[in-house]
Amino acid sequence: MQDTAWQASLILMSLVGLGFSYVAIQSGSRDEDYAPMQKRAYRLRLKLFWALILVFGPAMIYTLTDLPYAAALARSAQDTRTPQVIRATGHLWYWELSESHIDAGQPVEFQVSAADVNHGFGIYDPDMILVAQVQAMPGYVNTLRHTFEREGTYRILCLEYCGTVHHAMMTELTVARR
Ligand SMILES: [Cu+2]
Repeated sequence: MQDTAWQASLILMSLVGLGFSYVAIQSGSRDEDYAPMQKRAYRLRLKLFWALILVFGPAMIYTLTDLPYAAALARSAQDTRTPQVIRATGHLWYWELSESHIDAGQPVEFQVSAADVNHGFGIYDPDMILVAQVQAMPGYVNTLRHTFEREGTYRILCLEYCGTVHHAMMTELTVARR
């Protein structure tokens, strides 16, 4: 997944680079009047604007309705059992957990913070599906409650770009039944 993200970033960065190079090369020739060119550019900009709205607007609404948080929050709000507390701290570029073994079916409360810059605390299940996430912020503790029903190895990845080794900021949680 991280490799795919890296490759996609490389391709997109190359496209932007090509665009800039094209403009830089073209900027030498002055055989066209500025006013009609500006008019065409503004028309193109308007079309691109609406294309973005029409494509990404529905995509954003669709992906937001697919998020698991609301259901998970409602479940944990009803859970009156005392949770297992795990302190999690994000560092450049690793996670520090006070505990990495969790009992399946028991509520867990993560107390998430950061030692240096903002990080994103994202928990992925054994199929690499995001199950819960919260911001990891320096000087502030965010609590995240989750009950792991399924056994297996979960991964914690950083969801907030935090520098050159951000993609490798990963640790594991083991969920097992007692
Ligand atoms: Cu990061």
